Amino acid sequence: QVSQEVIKKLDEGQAKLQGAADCKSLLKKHFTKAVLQANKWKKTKLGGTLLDCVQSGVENLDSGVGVYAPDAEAYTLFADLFNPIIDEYHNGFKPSDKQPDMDLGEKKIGDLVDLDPEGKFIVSTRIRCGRSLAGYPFNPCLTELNYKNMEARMKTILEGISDADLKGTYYPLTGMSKEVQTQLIADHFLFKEGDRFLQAANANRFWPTGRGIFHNEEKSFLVWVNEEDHLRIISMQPGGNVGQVLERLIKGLKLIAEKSPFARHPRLGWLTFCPTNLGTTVRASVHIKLPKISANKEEFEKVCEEMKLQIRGIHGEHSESDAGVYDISNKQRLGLTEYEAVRQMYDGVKKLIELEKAKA
Ligand code: ADP
Ligand code: CIR
Repeated sequence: QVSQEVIKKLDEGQAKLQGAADCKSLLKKHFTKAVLQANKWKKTKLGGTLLDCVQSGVENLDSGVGVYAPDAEAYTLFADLFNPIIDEYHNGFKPSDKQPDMDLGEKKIGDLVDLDPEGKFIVSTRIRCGRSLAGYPFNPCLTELNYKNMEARMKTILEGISDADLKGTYYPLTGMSKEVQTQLIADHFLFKEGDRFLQAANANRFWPTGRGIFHNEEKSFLVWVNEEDHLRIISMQPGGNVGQVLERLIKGLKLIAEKSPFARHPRLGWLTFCPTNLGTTVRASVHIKLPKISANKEEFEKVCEEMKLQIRGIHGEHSESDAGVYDISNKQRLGLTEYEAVRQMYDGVKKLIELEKAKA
């Protein structure tokens, strides 16, 4: 039974959103009165309500999207809300569409030659993917014991990696000094703390318990444990050699997947907490200097949108650009293969560099 308190918050939240003139989130657009009425009394088996899905976007009116799924079932139980948001975010992924089988493009890595061999534009390249451990819900439904068990299991698996390039150490957030943590964040290796979008989604409970980072010596292969998703598997390095970055990610992902079953949905692919990450979960990005073509912001945004690229600031989502360096990545993650997601970034960035060079 959904409590009166939750119903009241839902009614008020829906009205607040619809009355917020400046709010441009996908939640606002699709959280209609009809969706509210048809879904406010529903609960997932684990107790997730519509409020769990919408509360981040209700609290943060500057959200781009505004929704999270408390557990896997929420994507189907609250499909009235999630489906139109998924459709709009992922370039027209319909309820009848299905995520293709995984294809990381092992055989096509040779096609991904260095995007910037002279090192003039690209500061660094990163590809990440997310994974959920089968059998566990997402953050809002995890217990403190779940966090501890998941972390212990991942520490064993990650520190068991013996590959010479990838082997490394797991560093729990619990007990990490503020200096080390701050430096890792500033250097783009570690997730930030107290993200207000995650906070409002009830995703930061028991922090820092169960959260941490694994990385190899070079910090080119990293795994985040229990931040937004159970796992974020990351490959990154200076420069524009996308092929090398992808090759390392594939190697690491395979080693982890051998030891750990991940949650996959027949239609939505790899499951994640945020619907923007479903499917491939792949975000391939470069940090890139494009002073000329980014001078006209409106024009720059238009060009990127046309190429299905997303622009972020230098310290990740919701941050600003610094010294004209932008984070450019594929936006769509669902309804295409992993290789195609990387390729969207690759082809788009190649074109951006050509445009930058052509501009006198
Ligand atoms: P996510 O990639 O998980 O969606 P963010 O956008 O918050 O999350 O980025 C996480 C971190 O990764 C941030 O510190 C960001 O600066 C860093 N990052 C993203 N892309 C690159 C890149 N190409 N090179 C270096 N750091 C990057
Ligand atoms: C927002 O809605 O802005 C946050 N909840 C983050 C959504 C993820 N954004 C994205 O574009 N991948």
